Amino acid sequence: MKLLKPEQFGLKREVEYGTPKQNEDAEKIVAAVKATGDEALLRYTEELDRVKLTADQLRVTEEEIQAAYAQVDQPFLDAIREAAVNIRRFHEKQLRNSWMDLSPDGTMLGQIIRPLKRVGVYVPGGKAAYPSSVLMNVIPAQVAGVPEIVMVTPPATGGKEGIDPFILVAAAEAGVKELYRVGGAQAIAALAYGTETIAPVDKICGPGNIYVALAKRAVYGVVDIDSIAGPSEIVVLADDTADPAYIAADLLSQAEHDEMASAILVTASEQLAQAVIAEVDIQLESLPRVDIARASIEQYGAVLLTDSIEEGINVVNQLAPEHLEIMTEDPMSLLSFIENAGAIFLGPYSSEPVGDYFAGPNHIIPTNGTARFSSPVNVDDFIKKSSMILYSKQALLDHGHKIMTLARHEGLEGHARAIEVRLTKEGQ
Ligand code: HSO
Ligand code: ZN
Repeated sequence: MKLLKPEQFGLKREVEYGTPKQNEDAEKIVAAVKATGDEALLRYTEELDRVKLTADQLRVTEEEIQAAYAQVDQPFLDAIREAAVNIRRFHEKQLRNSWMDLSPDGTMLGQIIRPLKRVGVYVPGGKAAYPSSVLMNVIPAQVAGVPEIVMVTPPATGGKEGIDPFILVAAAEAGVKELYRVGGAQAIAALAYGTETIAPVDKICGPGNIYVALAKRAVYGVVDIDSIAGPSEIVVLADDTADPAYIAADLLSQAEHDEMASAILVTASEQLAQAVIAEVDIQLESLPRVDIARASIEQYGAVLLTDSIEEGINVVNQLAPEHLEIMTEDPMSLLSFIENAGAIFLGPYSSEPVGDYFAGPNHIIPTNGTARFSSPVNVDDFIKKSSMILYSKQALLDHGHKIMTLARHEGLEGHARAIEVRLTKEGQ
């Protein structure tokens, strides 16, 4: 791990937008599914996932879900159930109410909150197939009141046996009732445009490979999509009261996600910096995912040595990390100075995996500096607002001429007359 002054450090990670060929392929698949529905969906599933299905095999059956329960162990089931309770409770705090204001002149103005009707959650196969992420996508949608939540996942994530049973159980525990064994760009197209078997949705969320990301981008506008999450990030801000073994372990917990994950310590203590660098080396060796974690630490890991804790806070705000841990003597006292961070973990016992799995806040959090302007996945991502306007006769008589002035200024006589016809009728 490199020891640097903050000014020597520039975190640059290429955001992947796909090659022109990948874009072309994703668009071709999307267009085919849009044009021929199930036919193209099944054809690409056979061609790309090497699984031959008929349309009536697309939907995961109740029996399969029951069979999945028989394959997962009780400690997993207990833990995921308790995590789901915590996640639900946290997100329920985010619910907002519709409101309506009544003025003395009889005008009523308001905002009506409604859930989206139908949401599709993509669950990838491969190294990022996390049951915990199923909960983090589905539960906020449910809390928002989305009545139809549908999940899609590639047909053979669990090998020849089909879908990973832990993913199926997580989906069932979160309350998903409609699941399909389709993945890739073809699954995104099916969710966006609908097929004979899969009804179209209003929003698609969940991570996926580059083709999934490109397909989501291609269907954006037809449906809403979530933002595209980049590799995991952790920044630890610490002073010499912190335990180097804890810091090293937490840095590695995110480094093991991805070769492009970034794990950074910011400290004004050179002694702590050296101790953490040594600890990372020791702990790295025995980590099963040592290759991924080492690549991440070597390329994107760093210890940034600042002159003061104030400078450290500045650096943190510039990095705008996905996850920030504060391990200082009095972490609470620093909280109000943190302007940009997706999730803030305070003190020695709030290790990042506490948030990844269990505490309740969402683990889908803005990356790559986007915490400057965006937020973790939350209930608002699954609602929409309608404005409500009820003008009384008195209000229109009082203010109609101002509306006509603005309309005529914009050269929109038709707008002015829509008001005028009413004022004239009322003798004005
Ligand atoms: N830390 C990841 C989420 C996750 N961790 C899922 C474990 N499983 C988000 O950056
Ligand atoms: Zn994680």
